[in-house]
Amino acid sequence: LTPAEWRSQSIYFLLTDRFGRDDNSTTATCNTGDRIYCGGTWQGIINHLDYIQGMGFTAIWITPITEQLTGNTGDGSAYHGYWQQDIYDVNPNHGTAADIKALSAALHARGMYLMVDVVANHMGYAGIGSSVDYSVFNPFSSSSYFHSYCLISNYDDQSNVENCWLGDTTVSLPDLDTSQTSVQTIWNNWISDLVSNYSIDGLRIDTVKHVQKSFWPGFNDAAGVYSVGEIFDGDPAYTCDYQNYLDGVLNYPIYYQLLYAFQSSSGSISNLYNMINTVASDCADPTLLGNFIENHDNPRFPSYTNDYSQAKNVISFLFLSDGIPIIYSGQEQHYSGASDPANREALWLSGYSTTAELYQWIATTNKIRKLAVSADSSYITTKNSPFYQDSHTLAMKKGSVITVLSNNGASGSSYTLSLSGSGYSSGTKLMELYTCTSITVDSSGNIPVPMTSGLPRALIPASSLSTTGLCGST
Ligand code: ABC
Ligand code: CA
Repeated sequence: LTPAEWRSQSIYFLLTDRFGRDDNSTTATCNTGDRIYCGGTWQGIINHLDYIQGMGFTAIWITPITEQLTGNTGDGSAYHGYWQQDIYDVNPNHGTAADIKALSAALHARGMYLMVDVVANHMGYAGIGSSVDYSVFNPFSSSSYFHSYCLISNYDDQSNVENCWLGDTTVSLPDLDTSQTSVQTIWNNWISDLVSNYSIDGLRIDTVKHVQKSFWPGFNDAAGVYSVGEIFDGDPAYTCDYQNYLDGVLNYPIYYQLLYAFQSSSGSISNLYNMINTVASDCADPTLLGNFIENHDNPRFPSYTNDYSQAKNVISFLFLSDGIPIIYSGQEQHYSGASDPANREALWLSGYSTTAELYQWIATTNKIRKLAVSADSSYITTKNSPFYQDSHTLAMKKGSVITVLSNNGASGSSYTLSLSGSGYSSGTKLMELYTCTSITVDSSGNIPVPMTSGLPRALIPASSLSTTGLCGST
C-alpha cells in the first residue's frame, strides 16, 4: 500500500504475545512484571479480527516477526520481538510462517491491511556486549558487521546515538555498522523479500534515530510500501527532519503536548495549539504522520488520569487531526499500566468486551472520520488548523469538520460555548456527530456549541450527512 493509500487508514497496534491465544482463553495468566511469553500468537490475532474491525480499524501493526534470542534473562525473555537473532526465520513462540501468511490473507479478505514492525539497527544477545558470540546471528555472523561495543551514553551526541549500542549489560543490542554496503544490501534485499513473502502492506520501523539518515531512503524504496519510523523524541525540529528520508514518522512531538494538555484540567492547551502549527510547518507532510497517545514504551494515558472524558478527548484528537490514528491494544479497555513492562497487559483478560466505553467511543470516532473522508475527497490531505483556544478548550478545523476538545474532565459543567472563528457563516446548519444535535451558526457568526461533562464535539455541515448512516440519515 502506498503512502497516499495509508492516509485514510486507522491502525490498531498490538503485541502479538499479548493479544490473542490459539485456545481463545480469556483467563490465561499474564503477569507483566515477569517479562516472559504469555502465549499470544498470529493465529490468536486471526481469531479476534472481528473485535478489531468492530471498532472500525482498517489495519493492524504487529510487533517484529523475526526469530529471537531464546530463554529467560535478567531483563526477561524476547516476548516483545525486539531481540532478533535470525532475520530469515520467524519467532516459533508466535506460530509459523504459514500463520503469518494466513493472517495477512485473513486481513485482506476483510479489506484490511497488515503493518509489520522491523528492526535494522541491531540484533539481540543475552550477555554483556564485550562477550558476544556473533556466530549465533543469521546473517551478520561475525563482529565485522557491527560497531565496536559501547553503550549509548549521551543522547545529545548524534554519533553516539547512531554508533553505540542500545540495551544494557544483561541484554545487549549489538549495533550493526549500517554504513557498510554489505550490511545495506542484506537489509534492502531482506525487506523487499519480507514484504513480498508475507504480503505486507506497511512497515513500522524501529530505532530510526539510531541509524544514519542516509540509510533510510534505500530501505524505504526497497520495501516499496508506506513506512513509518520511530524517532523517540519530542522535538519537532529533530523528529520531522526524518520525514525527508522516510514516508512518515511517529508523531512524538504531538504525543507529549497532547498528553500534557489533557492529563489534567490545568494542562496547557496553548502549547498543544502551537505544536499543531509547528509540526505542520516542520514536517514535510503532517498527513503521513502516525498519531498516538499510548504505546508499549510509555505509561498508558489512564496511568496519568483515570478520567474517561479526558481519555475520549485524546482519542478524538488522534482521529480528527492530521495523520494516521494509532490505538494501542488495551487503550479501548482503559488499561492503566504505567512504564514498561506494566503497560503490556494481556488483552484477553478484558474478555474482548465490545461494550467497553472507549471501545464504543473509538467505533463512533472511526465512523466520523470515515464520514469526513467520504463527504470530502480532499479532507484527508487538507491541513488541520486550530482556530480557537481558551484555558480549557481547543477548537480545530480540518476540511469541513470542526472538532472541539475540552480538558475539563467528566465533572465539567454544562454550558454553551460561543465558538468564534470557524469560517462558517450565520445561518449555516451543522450537525454535532457525537450527540446528533442540530446547531445553527448564530447571527454574529458564532457557533453555539453545547458542552457537557468535558466531552468532545465534532461538527459537520448538515448537508454532508445525506449519504451516511450517522445521526439517523439514510
Ligand atoms: C528492557 C526491559 C525494560 C528495561 C530495559 C532496560 O530493558 O523490558 O523493563 O527497563 C525493546 C523492548 C523493551 C526493552 C528494550 C531494551 O528492547 O521492547 O522492553 O527494555 O532491551 C524501540 C521500541 C522498544 C524496543 C526497542 C529496542 C526500541 O519501541 O519497544 O525495546 O528494539 C530509546 C530508543 C527507542 C526505543 C526506546 C525503548 O528506547 O531511542 O528506539 N524504542 C529518551 C531518548 C530516546 C529513548 C527514550 C527511552 O529516552 O531520547 O531515544 O528511546 O529510553 C522526551 C524526549 C525524548 C526522551 C524522553 C524520555 O523524553 O524528547 O527524546 O527519550 O522529552
Ligand atoms: Ca546504530
